[in-house]
Amino acid sequence: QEWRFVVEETQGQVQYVYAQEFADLVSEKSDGALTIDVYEFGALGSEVDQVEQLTDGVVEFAIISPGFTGTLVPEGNIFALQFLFTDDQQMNQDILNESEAINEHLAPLYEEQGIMPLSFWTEGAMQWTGNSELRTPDDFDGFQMRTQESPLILESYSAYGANPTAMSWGELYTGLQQGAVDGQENPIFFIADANFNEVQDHMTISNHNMYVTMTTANPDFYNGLDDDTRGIIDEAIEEMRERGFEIQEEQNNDFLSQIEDDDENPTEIYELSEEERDAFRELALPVRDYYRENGGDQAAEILDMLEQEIEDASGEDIG
Ligand code: 6CS
Repeated sequence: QEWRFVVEETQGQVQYVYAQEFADLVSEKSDGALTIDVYEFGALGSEVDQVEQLTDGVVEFAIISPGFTGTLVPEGNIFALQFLFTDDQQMNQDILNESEAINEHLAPLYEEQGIMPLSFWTEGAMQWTGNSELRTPDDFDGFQMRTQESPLILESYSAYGANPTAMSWGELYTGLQQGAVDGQENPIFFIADANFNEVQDHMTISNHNMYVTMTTANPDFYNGLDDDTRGIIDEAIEEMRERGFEIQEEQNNDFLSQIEDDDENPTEIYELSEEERDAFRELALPVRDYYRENGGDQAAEILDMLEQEIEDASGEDIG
């Protein structure tokens, strides 16, 4: 058997390393009978093209970020809500692993659209970069913010007064360089590895949200597998939960110094205080109501349930 696995990142980046290790595990467990070829970002098109390749069965596996499926599965916009999850990434990953809201209620909505989530996982906390300082909501006034496709990500930045524009990350370096957009959000490893710091003067440690992605399979393919083969896939997915967390944690830790030490392209790094984060949190809260109303039939129920799960896990009132 030879299957295809497409990811949204390039060689060496978190999703690619994850997919390669997943492929190795599946090969080992099947004594070499099952082979998975990993396709890096750009090999088969844009992130949105890749969603279609999975639903069409052109590829068997894909890593798909909910940020690119917001119109297909409106309830999946939930991950665009800023300041919803905790600041503890390990706790967030545990919530993703165990959440009934996500795994029992949201996942089937993806499956109906031809995307079968096998696991939801974090690629780390996201930070802002800009060609100007981003410390208060006023700094976002009229700011041209690049985002992924999902309507709620755009809505979240509109709430800060920004002018968000959706764009593939394949065009983002040039977009920042030529001033088509002023800034963007991503985990530190990605900012550094995609060299966005070369074309940005400021980075704000905002931890305003975590980057969530999904390991997915084409449902017809997955459901058509015999029990033994499906068992191998499921085992490999389970083993990759912890590994995926380690891969992103390591890269996010290691790459900060690459940005700090790049003397040719200096970046001013500023960490928001809790008070400064509160000013954004306050503007982000009403976006949850927007999600409840516009995030599809099950949005309100899924968000209520997830909020409760986050409060139970963290022991904190999250609004
Ligand atoms: O900003 C983006 O669109 C990209 N960021 C990450 C961390 N992974 C892939 C995604 O397309």
